[in-house]
Amino acid sequence: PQSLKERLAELIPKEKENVKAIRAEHGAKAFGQVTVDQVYGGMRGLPALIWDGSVLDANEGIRFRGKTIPECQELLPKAEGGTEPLPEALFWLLVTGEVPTPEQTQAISAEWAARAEIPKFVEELIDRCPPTLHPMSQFSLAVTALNHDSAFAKAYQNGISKSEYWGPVYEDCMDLIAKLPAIAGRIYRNVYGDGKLPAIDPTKDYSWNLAHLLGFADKEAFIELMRLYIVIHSDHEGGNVSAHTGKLVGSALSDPFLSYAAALNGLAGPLHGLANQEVLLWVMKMRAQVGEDPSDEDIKNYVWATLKSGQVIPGYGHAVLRKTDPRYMAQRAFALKHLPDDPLFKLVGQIYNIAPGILLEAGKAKNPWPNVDAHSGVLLTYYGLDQMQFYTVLFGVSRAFGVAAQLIWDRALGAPLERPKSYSSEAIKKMFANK
Ligand code: NMX
Ligand code: MLT
Repeated sequence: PQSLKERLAELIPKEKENVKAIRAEHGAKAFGQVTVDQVYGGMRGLPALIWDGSVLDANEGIRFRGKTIPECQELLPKAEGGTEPLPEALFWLLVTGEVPTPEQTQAISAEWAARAEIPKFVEELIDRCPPTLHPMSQFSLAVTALNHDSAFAKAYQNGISKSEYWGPVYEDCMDLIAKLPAIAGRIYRNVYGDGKLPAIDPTKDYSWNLAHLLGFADKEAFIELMRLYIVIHSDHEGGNVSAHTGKLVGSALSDPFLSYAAALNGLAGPLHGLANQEVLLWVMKMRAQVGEDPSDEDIKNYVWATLKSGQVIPGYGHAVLRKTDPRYMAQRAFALKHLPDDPLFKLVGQIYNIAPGILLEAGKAKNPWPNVDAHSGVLLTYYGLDQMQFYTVLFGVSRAFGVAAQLIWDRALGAPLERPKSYSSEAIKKMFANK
């Protein structure tokens, strides 16, 4: 069967024609008005980016190349004996818009395993980090350092023509994704274990190897969780902080390692990816205060106390979504299948029944429903991965899939440097004086 790179080489000329035709027909058309409130308000709803891997609907949630999460679970190839989709297949889908064959999926597993090793100096860099340095900072540092061997940075220095950019960017993106488990595993073992790592098994899939490096490959359900986890966290259209950052930095022709390290620094913020850490911290603090088996009233009081102290309810709300996140529902379905009687899962479910009503009553949040981060920690904790400061690293392994797919297309289609216009408040006052 054809390789992903060969398939891409066929698709790129067609997509260039497609974009040319779209621009010829619709290029001068307007989406609508831009309001001053949007400029002050974090650009909510402002159409500003092309992102082909996925599109987010406020009520339905994410679709990867037009496919919902349940559709991906049904259609994408799985591991032998597994029921969750393989992230390798999702990557093929994100890049090409097509569902790969099991053979094409397996070829990506083998290719990533072959590319998985990280340079010795990056290992040493991670080993020298104090265990008190947040795992996300260590992660970003290591990914930045991978730029030492960037094929794109080297090709650029050697004067590569613009029409050829996508080739070395593709190579860097494959290396990036392939090397993330070795980085994540090393950080985990250094901070929480004895620093010793097993070798990658080239016959196994990406999630198996990730679980193995973390020390959980003896639990089949944990490997399945990793497959589902990576798929659902991979992409969330282009405007979220990590995806947008990766695209923005890539537009300066910074290589994929530099671009993705920047994305990781955005993911490390508590309103974005770090929320998965914050959720578990918050739930644990709640449990310490109200006990193992709290009443609904106890939970209500705790949620109100959080709000009244000026903090957010982590894992709830969303900049775009206006319903329960289907990624939350996918994780809930996983929990109902694998850990229905787990007390922490029950507590998370109880919070789900109570928190939205309170957020509605408080009247500020536009979306009172849970997002992806409200559920991931309880699943990881169940299998023994209870070091919550590490959680966002797993989100970071996953988000590379969506960012990498777009970086390849941006360079293939010759996407320009991003450079929107900014205004000062004084300029806005002058612009609209007497209007
Ligand atoms: N708890 C308390 N207040 C909230 C919450 C929440 N969960 N969500 C929104 N609000 C507040 C928000 O802070 C804002 O207050 P103010 O007017 O004082 O600035 C007001 O409601 C309106 O905000 P929205 O327009 O509803 O939300 P926005 O689009 O600005 O922000 C989030 C979206 C996700 C940043 C926000 O909902 C939030 O802070 N949630 C908690 C953190 C979280 O779960 N983040 C993870 C998102 C998913 N991810 O992985 O990235
Ligand atoms: C994400 O997955 O990136 C988050 O849900 C945040 C977002 O979409 O803005």
